[in-house]
Amino acid sequence: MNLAEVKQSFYDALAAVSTMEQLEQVRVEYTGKKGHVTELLKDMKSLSNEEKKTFGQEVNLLKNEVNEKITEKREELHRLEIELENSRMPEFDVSVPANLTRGSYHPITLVQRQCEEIFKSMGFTVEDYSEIVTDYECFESLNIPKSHPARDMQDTYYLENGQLLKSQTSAAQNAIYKKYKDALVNEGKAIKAIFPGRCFRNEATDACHENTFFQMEGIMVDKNISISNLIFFMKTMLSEVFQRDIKVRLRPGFFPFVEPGFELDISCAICGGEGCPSCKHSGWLELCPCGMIHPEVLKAGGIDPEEYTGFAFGLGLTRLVMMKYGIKDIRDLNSGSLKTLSQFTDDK
Ligand code: FA5
Repeated sequence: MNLAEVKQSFYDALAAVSTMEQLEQVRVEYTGKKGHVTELLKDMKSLSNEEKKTFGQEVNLLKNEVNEKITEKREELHRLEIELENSRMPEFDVSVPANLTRGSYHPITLVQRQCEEIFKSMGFTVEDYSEIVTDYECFESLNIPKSHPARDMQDTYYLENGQLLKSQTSAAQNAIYKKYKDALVNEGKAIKAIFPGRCFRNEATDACHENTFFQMEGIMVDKNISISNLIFFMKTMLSEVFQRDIKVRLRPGFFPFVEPGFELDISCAICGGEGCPSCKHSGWLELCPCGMIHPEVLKAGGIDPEEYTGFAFGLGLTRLVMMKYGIKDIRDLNSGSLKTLSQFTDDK
């Protein structure tokens, strides 16, 4: 085949491609070591030096064009695969007429209650805590003094009296330690508590960030508590909530109130890990930072860190709800739209 024929036959072959495997075959057939484009260079032997130069440039241009078209096709096939995957997700339909004959629980309430039942069955108490807290509760007792840069990540809304809307459920930790420390020391009762609650942050909203969202904090303090205990409780909770094995990854994370600290991510259930706006195109969603409670935090709660250790986690409850129900945009959950929210009634 001459250059024009190779080009034409490449475009014909590309048009017939509908899978990644076929695309790979076409790539090898044209740009592989013995591919048609590469073979063209072998015809150069009989040409003059001047002709070789021009022909070589033409072959190179064709090679670039072929590579470019193959990349474009690969991206197109990838997009189609994701669309197909998304079409298999259990969709909720925003146009379904609202069932106004009865009220329904908000999906966050449903999942919060489910988590509460799971942890209660493992011996945890469920604590309630205020939404307005002091700077000491939200930051200082958590080893975040006034000048600490970690505060930048959690700007929130301040009241004129210096109190603030809590930016994290961790704000309740200090009070819970103080509430149960005597039973821990005198009766040997481990502190096992969860405290779900609304959190507030002064930040721009997008598909996975709201200025008002829910977290669920969990702590366990006793003698000889280790990271294995933490991982066990996290895995049990996630497999109960999703009713199937869920892909998770643990990576180092920094929070001044834990040491060591981790980020526990789950594979995005919206795109199946391919990347989408809900997971900022990473395929993973930060769901549950956690770690071993920092000695200074235990001390602030009146617990001797030489004798006791513990773990803490801060589950992103709103994000868990998104993953469980395949809700692509976190803002739908605060929309107050009965059409959207009443579709979860049957899960009550
Ligand atoms: C914290 O808030 C820590 N208090 C968590 C923690 C507790 C760490 C105990 C260690 C020990 P972070 O800022 O990453 O960490 O938030 C925790 C989770 O809340 C996130 O993984 C995410 O799921 C959720 N989250 C955070 N910001 C938002 C937001 N703006 N909108 C929705 N969910 C959010």
